[in-house]
Amino acid sequence: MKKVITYGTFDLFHEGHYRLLQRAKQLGDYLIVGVTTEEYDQTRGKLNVVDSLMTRIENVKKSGFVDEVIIESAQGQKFRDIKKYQIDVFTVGSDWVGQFDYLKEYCEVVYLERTRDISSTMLREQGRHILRVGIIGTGRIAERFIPEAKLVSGLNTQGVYNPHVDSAKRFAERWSIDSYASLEKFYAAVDAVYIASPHETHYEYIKSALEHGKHVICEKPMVLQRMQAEELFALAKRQNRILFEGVKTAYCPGFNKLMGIACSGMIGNIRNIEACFTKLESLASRELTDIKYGGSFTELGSYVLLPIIKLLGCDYQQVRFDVIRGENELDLFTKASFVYPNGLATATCGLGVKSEGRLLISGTKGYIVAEAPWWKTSYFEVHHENPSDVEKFSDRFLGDGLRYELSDFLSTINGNRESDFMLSRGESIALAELMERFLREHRCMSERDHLGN
Ligand code: C2G
Repeated sequence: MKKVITYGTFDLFHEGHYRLLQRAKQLGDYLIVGVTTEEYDQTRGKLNVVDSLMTRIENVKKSGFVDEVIIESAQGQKFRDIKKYQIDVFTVGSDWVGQFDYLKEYCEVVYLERTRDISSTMLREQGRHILRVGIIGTGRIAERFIPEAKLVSGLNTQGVYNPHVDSAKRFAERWSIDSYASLEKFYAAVDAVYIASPHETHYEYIKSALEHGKHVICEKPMVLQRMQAEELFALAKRQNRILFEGVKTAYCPGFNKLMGIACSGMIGNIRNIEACFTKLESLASRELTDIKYGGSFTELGSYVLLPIIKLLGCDYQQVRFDVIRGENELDLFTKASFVYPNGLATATCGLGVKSEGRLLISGTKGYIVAEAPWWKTSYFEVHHENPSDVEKFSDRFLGDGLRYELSDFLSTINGNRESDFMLSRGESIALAELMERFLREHRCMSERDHLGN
């Protein structure tokens, strides 16, 4: 008897799961399915699981293809099960291709083509829905999206659009998703859009996606003008759609814990914030050659401005930008200095200068310090006057961190969010205004210097 095993969460049971189990059974005579426990999903960073373990086991059994169900509760359980149950074939969907090759020394490993189109027929009967997400853009950031989206239950990555059709086709083949020759066809196939195209194209794509009734999560900086941000949020409201700016730090658990403690009064009133993030890039990189929209501030400014805007707000009395420019006038290192009615702040970022990446929040009773990579917050300390009085906090930051913003995006769309967005409309608008001010001043400065006056 040829024994087959596969594993999964099988949350919101849908065609993809059904077809996987159907084909898995055809690989042998006896099919065992390992259904993940809530704890294991927590450990591996699978978010937004809706159904209980019992419901998910029931749905797997109801498919009719399964001879035995076990539970998957720990990392590394797979190879033990393969020996324990004397498995001949391990199988899983092609979105995992390569991830389980290590099992080849124990049994045959088969990756079955994942189901691309999760139409909502089966789900509608169950009153469930899977959010079909399309990606605009095929660059480095878009590459990170799919492995992260796979770990947010309730999302299905439907396809990709890029005006350069060949890029879209290559990306789609690599990730077993669809590609679309036109935006119209793309919008027809999705419920929501993730925009990971160059900064300057964001505004038009957000506008057209919202006008087509799609929810939108857009990479930072969302837009580079205050008025555009206000216009797009107003359009989203009129369309009854969700518009998110994807600054991943804002959505990660550790950063939200840090913000909560900063606001809790534990360090008294906040009087000074220093945020620094530098990442050396080659002078030939897109970030340092795109004369119009490149430079450190458009690339990293959203991160270092975030804690300042969240904790001190948007009503600064003045802001100045001090800039070290490269030969092509782009900012290699930028310091934005703020004066507030009751506080000071500096946001420092650089692509051509390396500095200590740190977030320091100073208060009237103590201070909070988070070392690099604080923008993927997993550890920070609260210090008081007594040097031995230090409180330490940590939280997990898994993978590339996009899963947190996607999970919050999905929860907000499904209407089960209690509080305001983790990055509010007002904060996104303030970020856009600061980008606008910087580009206006910085471009004028460089033109003025260029003209030598
Ligand atoms: N699947 C599919 N098509 C989809 C969605 C999922 O073929 N559109 C497959 C997955 O590749 C997987 C199975 O259905 O083989 C279950 O998917 P999930 O419940 O999302 O489980 P997953 O998180 O992929 O975990 O240890 C668990 C395994 O790593 C699989």
